[in-house]
Amino acid sequence: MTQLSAAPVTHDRLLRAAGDADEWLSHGRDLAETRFSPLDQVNVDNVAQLGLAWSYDFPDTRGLEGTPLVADGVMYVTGNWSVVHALDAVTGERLWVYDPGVPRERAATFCCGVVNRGVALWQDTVLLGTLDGYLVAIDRETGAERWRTLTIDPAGYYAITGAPRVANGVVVIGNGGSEFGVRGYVGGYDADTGEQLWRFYTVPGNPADGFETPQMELAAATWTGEWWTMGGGGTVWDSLAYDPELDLLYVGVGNGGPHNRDMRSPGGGDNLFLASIVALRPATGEYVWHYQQNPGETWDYTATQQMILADIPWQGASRKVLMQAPKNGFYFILDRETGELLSAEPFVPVNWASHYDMATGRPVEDPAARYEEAPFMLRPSGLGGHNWHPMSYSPQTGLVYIPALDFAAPMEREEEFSWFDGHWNLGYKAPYSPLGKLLSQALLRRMIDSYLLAWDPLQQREVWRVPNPELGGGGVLSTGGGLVFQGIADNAFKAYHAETGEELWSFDSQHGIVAAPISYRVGGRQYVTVMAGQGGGYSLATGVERIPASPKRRVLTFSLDGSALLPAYELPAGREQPPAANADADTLQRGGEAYNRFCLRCHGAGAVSDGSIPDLRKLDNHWYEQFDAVVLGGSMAGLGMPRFDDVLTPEQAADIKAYVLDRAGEEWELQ
Ligand code: PQQ
Repeated sequence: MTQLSAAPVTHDRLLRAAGDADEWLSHGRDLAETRFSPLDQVNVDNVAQLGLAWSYDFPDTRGLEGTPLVADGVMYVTGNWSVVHALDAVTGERLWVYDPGVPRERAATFCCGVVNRGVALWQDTVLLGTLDGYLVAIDRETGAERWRTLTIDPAGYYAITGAPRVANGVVVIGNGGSEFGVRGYVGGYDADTGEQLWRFYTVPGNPADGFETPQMELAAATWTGEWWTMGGGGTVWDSLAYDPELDLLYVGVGNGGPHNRDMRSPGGGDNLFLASIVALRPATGEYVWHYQQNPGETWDYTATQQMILADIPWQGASRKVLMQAPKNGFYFILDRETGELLSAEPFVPVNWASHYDMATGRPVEDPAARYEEAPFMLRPSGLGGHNWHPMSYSPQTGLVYIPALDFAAPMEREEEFSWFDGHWNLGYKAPYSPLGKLLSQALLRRMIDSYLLAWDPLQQREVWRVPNPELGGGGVLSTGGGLVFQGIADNAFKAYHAETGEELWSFDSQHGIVAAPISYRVGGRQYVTVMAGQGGGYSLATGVERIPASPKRRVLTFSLDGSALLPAYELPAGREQPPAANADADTLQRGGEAYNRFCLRCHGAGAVSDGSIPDLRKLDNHWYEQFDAVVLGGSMAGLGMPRFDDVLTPEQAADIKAYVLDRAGEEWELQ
């Protein structure tokens, strides 16, 4: 074991992180969240010799979204169910595993898979947000729990998937769950004890209960109806950034809940602070400024995408800016001292607005995009022109590398909106398609354009792009070696020339990648690490059929002349013929629509799994016999498939079964 003596991760050490090339101490590597590693041992001239140094197998099979941290020769990674693994960064040897014990039966109330995006380091502890809402401090040396604080109301349907950040001794964490009936907020906690120091709500509660802050009173004037009965959304589920010099904490706020504004705020209104970036004082949670990207948000657009803090020349002077490429497709540059909008230009094709009015800071929308009178083909879709997959800013090239997605999806208002507490509440229909697999897969592939985009933020223009096959690219790393690393859905990890986009290296990762790579150096040797594990809400939402992959989810670590090999894997043998569906078109449509409402977000659009969850079209036949026991009776609750008899009647379950069997029969015939 090569563990070096662990030095405390202090405020000063985090301040110095940008210049300390060896380590990856916090989520975005430096406090500016650039995800740029200055290391250049691996570079454009020798990256072809990059090889696998070691790999580490996870026991579970769900999506891996985490950014590993590396300090003092130890790597801290998160797997499924918020489990933390500490590994020797040189050999991959496991040092300890910490399982916070998230109740598996709660899986149905986690919107987007049992994923986690990473931990924070503070002094001699690892700080973790768990799916069931705890903030936990773990001893870095032993993996023993030091303290835990419940950050959510356990009766609410909150879940933490994001990574905490530490701002001068205050650990900050938000949560997700906007479609399930929650009221968003972000909290600050004492990083040494876990004691809650402050909470900043992002949407107002019931005015009759009084307002927690003057900002909530201000925000309430922008809402109508009885939004608080549905929570309102505005969850802070991923992006946070801290500027120690300005002493500001930036918070990325999510979409409305339900998504369709008409259902939660029927008289209209901007609905502050949905889809906004809010600047707070990290010690107290005191409000400083906000900028709302989507007033009256109604499309699942979020400002929760990564925020990069940079000092760039702007109209002749150096300006402290915050940059974000959120779901709505515009690349935003804000003055991060004042929140002033400096620029908003589309980085992917956009049709819901023509541009931003720079005088008011508001988008100039196409009124039809609000799908109030008729359905609208929204571009980018609610999956976003860019989702949570981290981008990277290289100060060497001045470019930002964005995992971009050009995908339009139909928005059709749900006339008879029904609210189900703790379930997926959108207010529009997830489209049911009676098309067969071959046609729908062919259409999907034509409709989705996913690419790695090199974007010049000063000129607000594209410099190069590399198309990715089907749905998408994972997170991005840029390095001092002039390289950009990205994993893709088609089982490959790649390195590109940062200036031209030329592909210089590719590795068969045996499994799709959504997570972001990191780089670090121990004993004078540079390593590059990424986790391979397709999954998460984004990956399941389109229903694109994946190419075959290894069932193993892994940490993969590379170095020059690394010569480790991944073991060969076998694909599952052929299956028995599934029972016939014997259902008419109406039953299939009812089943498909109920599936879309209750099953899609975990089992995949069109019942097509991305491999992170059993593919319902390919089950052993005894599971079809057990359908009611599983779906209504909860016989698999312990493994994360909860019971649905609170929302589904036996007749609806039978319709869903018919729909699934229909898809299974088609799959069997096509195999
Ligand atoms: N999570 C993913 C993923 O892990 O792939 C993708 C998304 C989330 C989204 O596109 C979301 O809109 C989203 N929204 C919330 C929310 O509104 O609370 C939470 C999450 C999450 O926690 O992962 C996602």
